[in-house]
Amino acid sequence: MTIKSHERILMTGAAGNLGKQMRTRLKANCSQLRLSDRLAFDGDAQAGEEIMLADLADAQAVMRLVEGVDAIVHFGGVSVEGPFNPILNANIIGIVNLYEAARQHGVKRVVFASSNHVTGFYRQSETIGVDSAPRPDGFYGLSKAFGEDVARFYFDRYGIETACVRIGSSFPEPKDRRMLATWLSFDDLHRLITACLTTPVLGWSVIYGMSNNAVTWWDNTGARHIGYVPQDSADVFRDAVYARTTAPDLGDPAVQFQGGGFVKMGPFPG
Ligand code: 15L
Repeated sequence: MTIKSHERILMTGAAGNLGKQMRTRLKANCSQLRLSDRLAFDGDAQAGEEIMLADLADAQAVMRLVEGVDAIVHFGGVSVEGPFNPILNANIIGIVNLYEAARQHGVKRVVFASSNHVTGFYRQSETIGVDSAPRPDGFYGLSKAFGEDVARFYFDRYGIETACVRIGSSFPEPKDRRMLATWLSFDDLHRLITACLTTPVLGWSVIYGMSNNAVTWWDNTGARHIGYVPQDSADVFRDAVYARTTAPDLGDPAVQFQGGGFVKMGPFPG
């Protein structure tokens, strides 16, 4: 059973792929869910919802957005590798705007959708922990590493607690062999967010967002205090994924490194 731990939760990036999935689920966590994105939503606010559009790069708009909420689930921003300027605006300027608004409005807890691409340049033959040094695999991964540092600063200085959730691959099912390791079901993502919102003491924490997959490169032992227990597993899709994909080329960087195809995207000249 999901615990209704907050009065009003803000979810940014609510019109995106994961935002749409979490929209219905997160209503169980609060009395009022404030949904935000940069662009218009399909359809109106439903019962228990309110919609506020805001560009994360606009500090004043973000300040208005955060007023009156008691927790933030931050999915907003650019969610794939690409040219630097959009990432700079949405992910780098945007996260500073968000935490500054959280500080000024007294918000005490944030769940930050970080990414496995913060550590994408570790090899698929390595297992890393939540305290392994970042090795970002592009501008996107760099921006998420920066976001994690901003969150840490706002915890150390102002006591705002954050879970930096390094999401693996959250899709209806694993699309390829890499995702047999990185897959996170939508229901497990909701379980993870709920754990981050409800654990008594969160502090500043990093946790990898993955389901209970047999093959894994990430060890969440250092995040046991969050109390996340995944219920789903990529393993039920294993045979089907092997049947429709060819054997990996071990010379391909996308196969060598945990970040997969992201490690060889670009360059994106400014
Ligand atoms: C991410 O961070 C992306 O947002 C998502 O689209 C996937 O590509 C995922 O990483 C992944 O690594 O599979």
